[in-house]
Order: sequence, then structure tokens, then C-alpha cells
Amino acid sequence: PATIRREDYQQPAWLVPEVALDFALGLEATRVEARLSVARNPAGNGSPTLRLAGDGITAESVAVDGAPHGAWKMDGPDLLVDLPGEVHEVTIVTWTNPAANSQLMGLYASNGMLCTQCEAEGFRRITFHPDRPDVLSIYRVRMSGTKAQFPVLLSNGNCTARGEGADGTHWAEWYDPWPKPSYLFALVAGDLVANHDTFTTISGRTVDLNIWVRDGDQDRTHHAMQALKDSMKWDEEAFGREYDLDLFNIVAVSDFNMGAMENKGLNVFNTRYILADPDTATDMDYDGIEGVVAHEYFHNWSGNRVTCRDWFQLSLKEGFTVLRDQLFSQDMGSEAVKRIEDVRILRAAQFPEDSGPLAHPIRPDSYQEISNFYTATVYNKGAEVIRMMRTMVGPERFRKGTDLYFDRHDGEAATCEDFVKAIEDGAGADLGQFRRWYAQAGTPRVEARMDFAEGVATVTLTQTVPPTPGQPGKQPVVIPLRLALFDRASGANRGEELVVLREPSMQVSFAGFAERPVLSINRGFSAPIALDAGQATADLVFLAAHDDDPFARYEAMQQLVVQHLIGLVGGAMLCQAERDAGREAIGRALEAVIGDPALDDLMRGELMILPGETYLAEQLAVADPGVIHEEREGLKAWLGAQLRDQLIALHERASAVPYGLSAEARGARKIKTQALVYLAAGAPEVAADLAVQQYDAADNMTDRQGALMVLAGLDTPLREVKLAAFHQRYAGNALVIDKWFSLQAGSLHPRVVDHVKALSGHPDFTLTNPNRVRSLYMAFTAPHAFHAQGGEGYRMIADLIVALDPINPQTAARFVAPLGRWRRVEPMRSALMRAELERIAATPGLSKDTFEQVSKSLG
Ligand code: B3K
Ligand code: ZN
Repeated sequence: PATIRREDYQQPAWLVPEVALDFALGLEATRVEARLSVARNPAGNGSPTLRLAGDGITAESVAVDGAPHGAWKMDGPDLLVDLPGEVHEVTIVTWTNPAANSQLMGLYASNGMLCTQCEAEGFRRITFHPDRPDVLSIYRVRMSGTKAQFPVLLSNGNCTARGEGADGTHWAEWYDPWPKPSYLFALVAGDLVANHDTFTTISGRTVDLNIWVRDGDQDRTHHAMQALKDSMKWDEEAFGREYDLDLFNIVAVSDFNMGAMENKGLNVFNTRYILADPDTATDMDYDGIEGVVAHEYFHNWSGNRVTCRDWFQLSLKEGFTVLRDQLFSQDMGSEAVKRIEDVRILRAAQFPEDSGPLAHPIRPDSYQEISNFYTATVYNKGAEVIRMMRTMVGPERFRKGTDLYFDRHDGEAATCEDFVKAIEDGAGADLGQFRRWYAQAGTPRVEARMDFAEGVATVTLTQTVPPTPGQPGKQPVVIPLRLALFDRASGANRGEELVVLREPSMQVSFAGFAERPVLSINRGFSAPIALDAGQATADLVFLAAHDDDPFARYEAMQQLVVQHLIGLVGGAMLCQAERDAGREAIGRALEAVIGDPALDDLMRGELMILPGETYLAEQLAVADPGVIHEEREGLKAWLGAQLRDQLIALHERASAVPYGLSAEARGARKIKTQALVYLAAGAPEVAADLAVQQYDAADNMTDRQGALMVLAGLDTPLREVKLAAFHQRYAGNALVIDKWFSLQAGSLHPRVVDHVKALSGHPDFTLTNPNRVRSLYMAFTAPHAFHAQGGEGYRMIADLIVALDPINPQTAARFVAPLGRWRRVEPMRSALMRAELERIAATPGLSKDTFEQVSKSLG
């Protein structure tokens, strides 16, 4: 496959100011007539040839300016038409078979309805078109189909006309006044019902809001609707962004490759980010819905009104929009807990990417298949990079920068550079060196060491950015570090400072301490770095109990465990006394967390979560996942046994809190299951009893799923009983059956490999639904079972990739990364992982998606 390079960008030779589409809808055959008004781009290369991209379609006819045109030709998948003048109208007829479209890109059928997914390059599977984000057009859409099959007909913008045809057909016309790139086009036709509401914008306009679902699901859309209204209001207040159409439609579909899609005025969602009620959705599901609804809504400005010039600029819209949805969720719930969760996701998903064979800068330099670059790096690290700008200039000046960005680039296809420049100009900052964050991959490592002499604490900071594929040498980056020094005696600090590390190394001094203070650094996770603060256990214990920055407190707790476990796993801790002391310190810190009356339960729940196995493995150049798992489980078991009474009491206290969506009730549910997790390791019989109690008493999915998760990991006959009861209770509810699959695939049970094998043959399992595939196999790529001795886990994932690739390459390619970690794993497993990658690579007819990921992983 060809490699596309950022530096090769060229302006389009032809622009397409207007697009008129006419769809004759059918599940197995849809006819598409596209009329493109094209105009030679004065800034283009002047070529008379109009090049239109296609993918898996053939042209039935091509006409130019109304007359049939014979002089078109194909160049691979592209259609070429030579045009004599400056402006023309090109009309092309194509046919597609939506029911056969298992890739779920372009126009496809899902449960008898038709829907589209065009980002990044799906529009070319519907009709021939430049299909690049810097070609913006005004769209007019007409569609017709049988009324019985497709009673609801939706597209972008506003519905301008509708009517009945002959033989039970009907039609609708839609017009979107805002110029948009083809990736934001959408069409939906099906038997749907709406939850309708309205929102009045800051300037007093009324917007109609609809969430379209299958009949019977309406009652599960209220949380999503509330999230939508909250987002609309928040974006007016926090970023000065008002909605710009009279209608905002959301449609939920059950076959979807990712979370959701921000098509102009017609967002299409995975059902999992819309449908919720207490009986079927966990608190985490509720938060996910709120965050994704907000994210897609926020794209209306950051993505749609200002879009991307080319796909290398993806983080321009994604990084910024993730930051916007994070800030929104921080404002809607607990700021501290949201920040901790976001850092946990970054460390679990993005840090491994940045240190592996698929590492890329947030603005990549090249790709073979752009679908492979919708990554935690582009999204989450992209958000962290923009968050750092905000931290350095402060929220008010940052807002001046974003205002300028929207003013300057409204209606344009912009670049990451445009964004940085707007923040620079609007906020009045110099972001010269800061731009390296866009160009360099890899997580910077910062070492912080404090010396203390004669009342002066001197902190020495040193940074290194590790080499990544294609980038052997790195330049120092700009690293904003929020820092505070604590008086050991009073437990207070003297106020926070922002220290900005720009050089490879620097020193800062703080005078006037009677004794050596305790250093709290990278507070709030002000920079997305790997920090080595070399802190003594006593200092971490101090910070875990006293730090007034909630993230720093969480981090101290994590670090306490990381240092202990890595000491054990890495063989540094040889003497038993040292091991015991480390464990005791963690035990005391956890006991303090369980008992601290000043903590709210949501935060307590965060502080109780042990660092994950992937994050632990990240700390070592080469890790033995089996040993990491055993040591981590061993610590958990010891803690569970030591703190057994406190954990039982915690579970009891939390169980008395009635269901509700308040922070208090949610916190209670969180610590309830956390308590069970420790007890399951340290006192399995007690845990099994309590889990069954919790399961039977549950009046909500959070408690039920938490209890079942714990039971699924235990060797108790009740495991089967409750799993069967759960399946029976929720038979037919796809989203809950997904949970049933992932609970088993991600469980701590020793025979999970066999369970997954059996589940892959379960009548409810199918390779054609991405949610179902992910629910079984993504959960399974969690370290414990995936790395099972003998390589069976690796084989199963490789088998999955080979089987799924011809059906849905985008989803198949997502499973390569776990195998791609082979260089960081001990030699025996490493060889087995590599062998599986080679087996995949040798499979004939591999998609571009999977080929790129596999070849890079081996390279
Ligand atoms: N922009 C879409 C992602 C499209 C992914 C295409 N492979 C969802 C989002 O980030 O909002
Ligand atoms: Zn997005």
C-alpha cells in the first residue's frame, strides 16, 4: 500500500461548491445520483483533470453539463474526467449494496435501517468525489424509499420538503446551509421513533432536538437528552459557541465501528453511548454517554465549522474536542475524579502506544490507512497538549486564543499550526518551542531530585524524550510542572508554583525551610510525562495522606504501589524486611484512605484502585506479564486479608445508601465493588457471600455488574448460577449481553482462556457486530489471560484478526496493538507473540488497515 505524507500536501485542483445527491433507497440496492458543481481552484495546479475518489463502486453513467460523457476513465479506484472549462456540472450514477457492507463504512444496513459513516474516507464508497476534508460543499439531499421500510428519512441540515410517491413510497429533501467536507455527510432511513425536546440558544433561537431509536428504547434516551442540553448550554458559556441550525438530530445504531460521529446536524451514535436506564446501564455507562454526547456536540464548532485541512491535522479537531469534553465533564461532576480518570486512560492506552512500534506524533507525518490513526495519541495526548497551553497561559487568556481561532478560521479547513498560532496571538504567548509536542512522538521522561541544605530546597529537573520509530533523536520540549513543597510538621504547603522546564535540565531553589520539605510535583498531571521523582516511601505516605491536590494524592498512592511492585518484579527488593516494610506502608495508606472521613466516596474509590498491569509493565524495559500479575494479585490478596474487617464494614456502610444519581450514591456504589475486589483476593469466601448478596439486592446495573464481575473471577458454583441468571434476565438486550461477554473474558478466573473459546461459539456471538466482538476480545487482551503460558491467548487474538479482517478491517486492525508489544515482553512469550504477527502478515489478501499495523509491529 502507498504511504501518504504530510509534507506532500497540495491544494485540490478542483473545488466542489455544491453537491446534490438523490438516493433511491433499498437495503440490497441503493441508486445514488450525485450532481457535483465543480470549479477549478485558482490556488490549485491548474490540471484540467477532475480526479474523484471511489472505493468499491462503479459508475453506471457520467454526464457533464447535462450531456452524457464518454471520455471518463478509471485510474485504479479513482474516476477521472477531463474538463475543458472553469466550472462544470458533473453527474454520476452509482449503485451500492448496503446489506453487503460489513465494513460499516459508507452506506450500510443495520437491523433493517440504512445509515452512513463517512469519516474518514467512507463517502467514496457511496459516490465518486474528491472526498478530502479541504473540499467543502453545500449539500442538497433527496431520498426516496418505501414508507413501510423507511418511515423516517433523515440527512444533514433542515428538511425542506417531503411527499408521497406511488406504490407506498415517500421522499424527503434536506438542505444544509453550512458548507461541509464530505466526511460530515450523513443519511439515515429506517423505522425509528424520537425522544423530542427543545433548546433555546443564548440569542433566543429555539432548536428542535431529537434522539432517534428503535421503538421501545425511547425511555432509555433521557440521560443522553439531558447531556445534549447541558452541552449546548456549556459551550455557550465556556467557549462562546452557539448552535447554528434549527434542528439537531441524533440517531442510535447498534452496528457501529466506534463511539459516535459528529455529522453536521445529524450525529450518528453507537447505541452504547445513548441508551441508559438504571436497570441496564452502570454509572460508568452514564458518564460515557454524557462525555460522548458532549464530544460530538462540541465538534459542531471544533471540527465542523472549523474543520481539518488534511487528515494529518486530525488532532486539531480531536485533541481539542476531547479537551472540551473533559472540561465539560469536570464541570458537570467531580473535577478531581474526572481528572484522575482521564490520566488513568492516558496511561493505560496512550503511554503504551507512545513506547511501542506504532508510536506517532499527535500530528503524524505519514500513514497508509488513516483509520489506524484514530488513536489515544491523536485524541488523548492531543487533548493533554492543548491542556498544557491552557495551563501555561491560564483559562482567561486561553479563551481569548480559542475565540480568535474560531473567528479566524470559521468556514475553513485549518491546520494544527493555525490553532497554535491563534492561541499564541490571542493569548499573547510564545509557543515556539512548544510546537515540538506536535512533531515528536514518545512520552518525555522527567527526573526530579531535591537537595536540601541550610534551609534551601533545590529541585533539579532533567528531561529526555525517548527515541521512537523514525525519530531516533529528540529535542527538549516545554514541560509545565505545577509544584508545591510541603512542611512536614504542619502538613501544609506554601502555595503552588508553575515551573516550566524548557532545557534538558534546570534547577529551582526554595529558601526558608526548617527541615527538608516534601516535594509534590506535576500536580493535576500538568504535563503528560513519565515522572521519576525518586521519592522515599515516607514522603509518598505523607503525600497520600496530606496533599491538597487530589490528583497528587492519588498519584502518591499509585507511586507507593508502583515502587513496591516494580521493586519486587524487577528483583531489586531482595530482603524480606524491605518487602514487608513496603507492603505495610501500602496497607497503612489504604487503611487511612478507607477510614478518612474527609474524603468523599467517589474520591475514596479512585484512591483504592491499584495501578493496572499494563501501566506496571510500562515501567520496565522488558516485563514478565505473568510475574506482574502474580505480584499485583499477591499484594491485593494481602491487603484484602489485612483489611478484611474494614472492607466488610465499608461494604456494609455503602450498601445502606439507596440508589440515586447523586455523587454520594454513586460514590457508595463505587467503593462497594472496590471493597469486594480486595476481599475476592484476600478472603474469597467472604467475597463470594457478599457478592451474591449484592447481586440479589441490586436494583441497578452498577451493583449487579460489580457483583457479577467479582463472582466471575472466583471458583465458586455460584459463578455459573449468577451468570446464567444474568443472561436470562437480559436476553435480547444487546448492550447488556455485551457486558455478560466482557465480564467473563476479562475475569480473573484461572480458566478464562477456555471460557473465551467457548463463548466464541455461543449463539449470541457474531463477528459482524463490532460491539460484540470488542466485548469478548478486547476484554480478553487485558494482560492476565492474553499472556497465558503457551501463547494460546496470542493465537486466539491472531485467529480473530485473520477471521475478522475480510469482514471489518477497521475493527480487526484494532486488535494488532496488543501483539505488537512483543519487544517489551520476556523472551519466551515475545517469540510466541512475534510468530503470531508473522502468521497474520503471511495471510493473503490482508486489508490496508491490518497490513499497516502488522508490518509496523514487526518492523
Ligand atoms: N470523528 C469520529 C471518529 C471517526 C472515526 C473514523 N474511523 C468520532 C469522534 O471522534 O467524535
Ligand atoms: Zn471526536
